[in-house]
Amino acid sequence: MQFYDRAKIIVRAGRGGNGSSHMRREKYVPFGGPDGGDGGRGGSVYLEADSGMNTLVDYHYNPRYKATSGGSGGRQEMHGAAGDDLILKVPAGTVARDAETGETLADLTEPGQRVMVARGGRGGLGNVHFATATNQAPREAQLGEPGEEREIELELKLIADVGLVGYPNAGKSTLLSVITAARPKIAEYPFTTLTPNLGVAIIGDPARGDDYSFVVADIPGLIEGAAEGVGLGYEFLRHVERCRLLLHLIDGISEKDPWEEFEAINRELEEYDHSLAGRPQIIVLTKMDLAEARDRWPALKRRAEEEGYPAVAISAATNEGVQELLNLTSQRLIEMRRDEAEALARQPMAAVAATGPTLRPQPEDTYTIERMPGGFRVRGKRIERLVAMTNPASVEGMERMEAQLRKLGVLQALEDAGVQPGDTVAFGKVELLWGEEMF
Ligand SMILES: Nc1nc2c(ncn2[C@@H]2O[C@H](COP(=O)(O)OP(=O)(O)OP(=O)(O)O)[C@@H](O)[C@H]2O)c(=O)[nH]1
Ligand SMILES: [Mg+2]
Repeated sequence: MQFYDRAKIIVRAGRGGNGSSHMRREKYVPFGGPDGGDGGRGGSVYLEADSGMNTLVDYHYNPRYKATSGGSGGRQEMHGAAGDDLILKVPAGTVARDAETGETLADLTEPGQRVMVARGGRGGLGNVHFATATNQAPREAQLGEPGEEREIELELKLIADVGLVGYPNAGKSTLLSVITAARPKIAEYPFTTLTPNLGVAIIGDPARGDDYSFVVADIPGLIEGAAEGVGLGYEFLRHVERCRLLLHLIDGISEKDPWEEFEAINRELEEYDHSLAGRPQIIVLTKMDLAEARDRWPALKRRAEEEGYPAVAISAATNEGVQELLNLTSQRLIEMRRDEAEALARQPMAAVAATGPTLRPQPEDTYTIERMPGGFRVRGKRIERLVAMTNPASVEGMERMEAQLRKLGVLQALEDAGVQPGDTVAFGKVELLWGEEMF
């Protein structure tokens, strides 16, 4: 079975154009000053949620994407052209993570939402910027900054307010077909549903304007061991992560103890993702048109009340309890939305109070130094950028870089860490040799 709801891609932003090192030449001006312009910035790569897409299948087959580089600067202070941005369309509900660090880069829930995932390199400065009182004819120009490159894991999650979970045959697909226009396959054998089905439940009357709707996901049946891949495995369990409220269906006519079934499924959810254990749930006993179900209901209802879960008994065949379930579900959703909105409204105030007015260093400025075979590695966004943009063939450029590294405390920190002449010091992809002449 193949789900096209995951893909791994490599994106590369465009390199910034090099700055120009050009000297003005005019007929009657004996000493032309520098007039080399700046390089253009490289194109960035964005992800954009698009309502017309529903799978990641295209990315499965084409995993590499690259934005164009910026143009070089020219004479007479001409700027290089900016590289074109690259916009990759993905379905709404796509989450993008950095494959190396696992950091979430984008969580695109609404169509039109756009997030940058690889920043284009800055253009290098032309030599026109480097003239000083003592050096009127600098040859130094910066190189363009390399564009960011990343490996990205894309994952498409269904976005549903309500998830139907439970053992195979509990009646999940049947309930979906009764409360929404969806027509999923229904059968008397387990594992009928192989991929999640979605439907929209509407209660009230749109004509009167008192309607309320929510999206329901019918999830394939779960069994013990699902979190480790037993049964249909856990491929679709991640769809449950997005559901704000779970309707936990318990088969009215199964031979097992209903409460044990309920707890077994909850253990699988918790094992898969700890936060799922606390997801609000409504217990739903199904098939109340049958005598076995009716016999089991009083004990289950009592137990649910003791444990603090709302519980409803339904029959999809006679519609008994279905309206009650829909009312309870929409009520809970409305309460949850209100609680979330209130929590959100409180947040910024609390954050201001906690951080106070103190200025903190920009995270870009921070760096770390670690030992590696043959020398040291310095990691830090701004510092790596500074080094990448310095042309190692330019003495002036290297001096400027050195001065900035000294100002940022990096040279001292390297010395404190025990750097010796002849050691390699790596900054991103650039490796420099630590020597008397250089630093
Ligand atoms: N009598 C009766 N039978 C029902 C009711 N709801 C579901 N069923 C039957 O129970 C069986 C399983 O129903 P499904 O809706 O396919 O169950 P499911 O939970 O989606 O099962 P999986 O997709 O395998 O996980 C089918 O034969 C349904 O007709 C009900 O309210 N009353
Ligand atoms: Mg089903």
